[in-house]
Amino acid sequence: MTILTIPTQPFNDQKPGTSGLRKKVPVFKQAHYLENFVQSIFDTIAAPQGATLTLGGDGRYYNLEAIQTILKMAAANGFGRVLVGRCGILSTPAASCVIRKYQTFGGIILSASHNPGGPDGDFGIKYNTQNGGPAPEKITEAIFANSKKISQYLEYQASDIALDEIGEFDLGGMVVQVIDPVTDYADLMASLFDFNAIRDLLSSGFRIKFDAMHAVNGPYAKEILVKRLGATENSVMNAVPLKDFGGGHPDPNLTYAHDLVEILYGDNAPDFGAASDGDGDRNMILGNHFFVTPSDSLAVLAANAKLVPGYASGIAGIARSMPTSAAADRVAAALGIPCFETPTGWKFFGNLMDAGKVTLCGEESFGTGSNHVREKDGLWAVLFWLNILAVKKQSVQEILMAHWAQYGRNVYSRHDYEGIASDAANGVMQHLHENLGAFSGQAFGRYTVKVADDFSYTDPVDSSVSSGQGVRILFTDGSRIVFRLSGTGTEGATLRIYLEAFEPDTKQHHLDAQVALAELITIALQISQLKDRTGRDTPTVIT
Ligand code: G16
Repeated sequence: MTILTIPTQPFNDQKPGTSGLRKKVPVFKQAHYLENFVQSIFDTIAAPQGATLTLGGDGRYYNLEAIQTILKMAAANGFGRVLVGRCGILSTPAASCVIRKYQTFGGIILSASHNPGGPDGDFGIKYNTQNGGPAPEKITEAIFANSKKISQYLEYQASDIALDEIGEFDLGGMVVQVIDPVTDYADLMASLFDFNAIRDLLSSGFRIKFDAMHAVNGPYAKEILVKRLGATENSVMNAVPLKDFGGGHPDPNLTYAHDLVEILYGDNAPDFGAASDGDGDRNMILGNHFFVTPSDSLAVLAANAKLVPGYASGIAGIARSMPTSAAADRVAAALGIPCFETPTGWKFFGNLMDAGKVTLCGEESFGTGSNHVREKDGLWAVLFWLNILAVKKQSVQEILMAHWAQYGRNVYSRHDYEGIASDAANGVMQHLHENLGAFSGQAFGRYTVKVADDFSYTDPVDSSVSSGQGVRILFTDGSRIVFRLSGTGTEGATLRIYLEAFEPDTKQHHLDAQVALAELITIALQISQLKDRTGRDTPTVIT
């Protein structure tokens, strides 16, 4: 076989963000750009000769071209086998499932998640380790270090492999095994949830609408919800994956999943609505005229986990990212199990799950999951909710109202300021940092600052420290405001403001979060000087 050793120059911008390297497609299309990063992964992980790799992506623009390149590079770098989803497709949770089920050395996942796609849209690549989860920071840092000194990469010279048929193909002595992208994942879901109970619910007149947002989960939803669980064909909308997501923004929130939101808030609305994102790992849960915040969703799943076969024996613990509300903490306290607060990014949950310390994890950024894989999992969350609904025979809203009555309500909202100039966004964060000391003890309206700090996390398993994870203004009554810059954007900066207040009084639980949080919102704008520094005073997205 002919292995080409291709000389290259480092790029200086290949530092992975919250979840892998994300850039615009034209950036990835530059000569050697993708190859440099892939070779840096291979150099860093130093897989043994003949190792097996999992490979797939969310089908967005540039997915297939990248897969062909990575296959040729894997062959040249000594891999013995690559499991690749048919047509290069694997949702992120399905990729994690495949890595774990077939115990592959690791996996490469191609996705920019919820970011838009297309020729000028976003693309992304990340490496997942043997446990099926995103590589921890020490590996992503090593990949970045390698990318800054890379001088050559290896590529096997061959024509492209046909990836549209299941089967095994030879690529210079390496086996390319094209697998069905859906079956292993669907079987895993069937092993966790009571499919009979959900089937009965769906045949009883309970109506659902799942929005696949023209992204990767369309075929997964068709197989599981329609074929295996008997939902009507029209229960799944936007089910055909498109390379550019039909021009949409495949982010399942109230702004970007507006078609679904209109249906669930319209006349004759279904009983349950849900959406997932570009690569299928995020989820949004809706009831008839009702939105469930991701933080509340995690708390409800935890409180009701024993109703679901896969979790019937109880959960070991819960983990949530720092900006996620403390609703889950209250459930953990009631269950007598630990609750961990980690930095933003699913990679921080891996150690806790591997060590058996937690079973359920969740993030305010529409991510929920468990130790069944090592990624957050959109359809899993949908099935978990359907299983609970099938057992409790209450509406989504009734379940939430009862939950808040029992635990109190952590009223929560996130305000995103997208696409602001990086300098201005950094200026806001710097201003906050400089004033952390001064905020302590200060009163703002009815709120008094108890602690103001920059969140730092020491991993309880490997003692690694991650600092600079977001500015926290914690008030004496338990309310808080958190400021953080997004680590997943590709254009300018996105500033996120997370707002939370605890409301024990059931008479106030019906209030709209924006109304209940109005004073905190004003304080957040005041102390950050956001308007003066960015020229903005209205968020792009409110969730
Ligand atoms: C990624 C990570 C999530 C994280 C989110 C936050 O989500 O996988 O664990 O919560 O980013 O994003 P940001 O840094 O923009 O706030 P995804 O769905 O983009 O992979």
